[in-house]
Amino acid sequence: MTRSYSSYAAQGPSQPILPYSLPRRRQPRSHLHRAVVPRLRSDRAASTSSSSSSLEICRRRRCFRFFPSSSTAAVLQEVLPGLLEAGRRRSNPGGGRRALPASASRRWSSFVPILGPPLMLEKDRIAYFYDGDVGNVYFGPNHPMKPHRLCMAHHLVLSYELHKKMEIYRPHKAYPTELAQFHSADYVEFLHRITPDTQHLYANELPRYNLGEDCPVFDNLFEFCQIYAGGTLDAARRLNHKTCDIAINWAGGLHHAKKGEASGFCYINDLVLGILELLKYHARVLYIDIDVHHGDGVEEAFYFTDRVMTVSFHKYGDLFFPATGDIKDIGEREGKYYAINIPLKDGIDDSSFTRLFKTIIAKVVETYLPGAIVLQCGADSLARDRLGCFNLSIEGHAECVKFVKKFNIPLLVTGGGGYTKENVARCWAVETGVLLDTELPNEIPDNEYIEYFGPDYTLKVPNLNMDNLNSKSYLSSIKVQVMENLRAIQHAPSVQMQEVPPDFYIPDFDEDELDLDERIDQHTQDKQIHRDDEYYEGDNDNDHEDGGR
Ligand code: V1D
Ligand code: CA
Repeated sequence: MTRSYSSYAAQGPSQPILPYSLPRRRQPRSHLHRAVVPRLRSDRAASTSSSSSSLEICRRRRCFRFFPSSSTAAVLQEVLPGLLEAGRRRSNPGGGRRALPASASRRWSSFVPILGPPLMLEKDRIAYFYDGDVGNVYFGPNHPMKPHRLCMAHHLVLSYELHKKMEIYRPHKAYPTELAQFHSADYVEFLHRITPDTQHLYANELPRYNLGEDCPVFDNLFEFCQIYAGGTLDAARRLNHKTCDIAINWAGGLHHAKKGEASGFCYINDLVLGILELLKYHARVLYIDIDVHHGDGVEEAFYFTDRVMTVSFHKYGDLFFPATGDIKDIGEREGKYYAINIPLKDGIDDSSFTRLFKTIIAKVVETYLPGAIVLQCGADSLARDRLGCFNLSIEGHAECVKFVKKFNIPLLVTGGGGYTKENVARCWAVETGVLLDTELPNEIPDNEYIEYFGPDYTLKVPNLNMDNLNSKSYLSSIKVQVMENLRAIQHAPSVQMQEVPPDFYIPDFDEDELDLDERIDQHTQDKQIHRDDEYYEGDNDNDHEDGGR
C-alpha cells in the first residue's frame, strides 16, 4: 500500500514547536528541543513466545544480555575492580548458582552470571547495515563530507572477508513518521519536499531549517536521510529483540541534527532516533561520542533526563564547531550529572586519549549500569583529518571501540564525521574487525578502491609529529571534575536507577505486538537479508571514478 507523505506526517506524534528565532547559543536550556523519552516496556510478564524452544532461546539471549559469560566476568573484574564481587554479594549472598529472586537487588542483577554456558561469538550476533545507495549522494564540489567514504569502507570490509563473520542487512528506508519521533513534522516534510531544482522557491524557509553551506540541499537528500536513519533504527530494533549483540551502521552517527533544523552536515539525528528506540526496552542507555566535534544534538535531546547518559570527547575552544560541550555542561533537572563533556585541545595523542577514555568510561559504566550502549565513532578525531585537529592513530581510535565492546552490553556502533576518506575507510574496517575479534593484516587486499590506499596499500598510517596541547595537569583536572560529578550520582541514585526491571520482565520479540510500520519493516528486512557473497556481484556502489566525490 502506498501512502502519501501527509498521511505519515499526520500520524506522527505532534510535539510543540518552539519559536526558532531565539539565537541558538543563547537559548535557555528549558527551551531546548529535547526528545520525548518513551516509557520502558517493562510491565509485561515473562516470555510470550509460543515456540516450544523459546525457553532455551530466551535463556541464551538473556544469558547474553543480563548474565555475562565467565570471560566477560573476567573483563569486568579487570576494568571494574570490585564491581562483580559487590554485585554477587548483594544479589546472591550464599554464592551458589541460582535464579535471582524478585527481591534481589535490581541494580546489580545485570552483572551476575547465572544461566548458561559462556556465550560464544556467533555469526548471527553481529548485524551490519549497509545500502550501496548511501554513498552515491554528493554534497557539492567544495564540501568536505564525502558519502563515498562509506562505499570505500564497505569494500574494505568485504575485501577482508569480514562479511563472512556477520549478518549483512540492507536497512529499510525510515518512514517520515519514524523520523518525526524526534524531529518536528514540518521539518521532516520540508526535507522531503525540497530539491536542488525547487530550493529557489523556498529561499525564505531555508535559513529556518539551517539549510545552506554546511547542510546543502542535494539530489536524493531525503532518501539519504531515510537510509542512514533506517540503518540505525533497524540496528536498535535488532538489539531490542536480541537478534544480535552488536549492530553496526557506519552510515549513521549524524550527531548534530536538531529537532527542527539541520546542523553540521547532519539533517536527521539517527542517534537520537536509535536511542529512543532502545529506551523502549532499556531503562538506561549510554551514549559515547569520539567524533572530534561535540555531540551537541544528542546531548540536547536528552539534557533533562537520566534515562540517557551522554559522554562526548571533543575539541573545545577557538570556537571550534559547534562551540558547545564545556566541562561545566552536565545536564539539568532530572538530567543533572547525566551529560558528560570532555573538552580537549589540539594534538591529543593515543596514550593520553585512551587513558582518559578508559578511566572515564569504566567509571561511567560502573556507576550508570546502562542496558545498552550507543558508540559514535566519528573518524575526524584521527590524525591528518581534513577538519580535525587531534593526533589519534587508527589503533588508538579502535582501542576505544575494543574497550567498550569488552563490557558485553548490547552495543550499537555508528560512524560520524571523517574527512580524509581513505583513513575513514581504514578506520571503520579495522573497527569492524575489532567488533568481530578479528585482527586485520596490514596489507590491504585488492578491492574496488585499492588505488585510494596507495602508495603503501597498508592499513596502518604513520602518526603525525604534532604538539599535544593537552598537558598532564589539564587532563588530570578534567578527570577529577568528571569523577566528582559521577560521585554525585553514586551518592544520590535517582528513582530511575532503581527501576531496572528484572530480566523476566523484559518482553521477548512478539510479532503480534509490533505496530504496522514495524511489521512492514520486519517483513522488508527479512526480504533484504543478503547472502554472504551477494555484494560481490550485485552491488551498485560508486565505481572506480571518484569524480571528486
Ligand atoms: F569547510 C567547509 C566547506 C564547505 C562547507 C562547509 C565547510 C565546513 C567546515 N567546517 N563547515 C564546517 C563546520 N561549520 C562551521 C560553521 C560555519 N559557520 C559560520 C560555523 O564551522 C561544520 C563542521 C561539521 C562537523 C560534522 C561532524 O564531523 O561532527 C559530523 N559528525 O557526523 C556527521 C558529521
Ligand atoms: Ca565527540
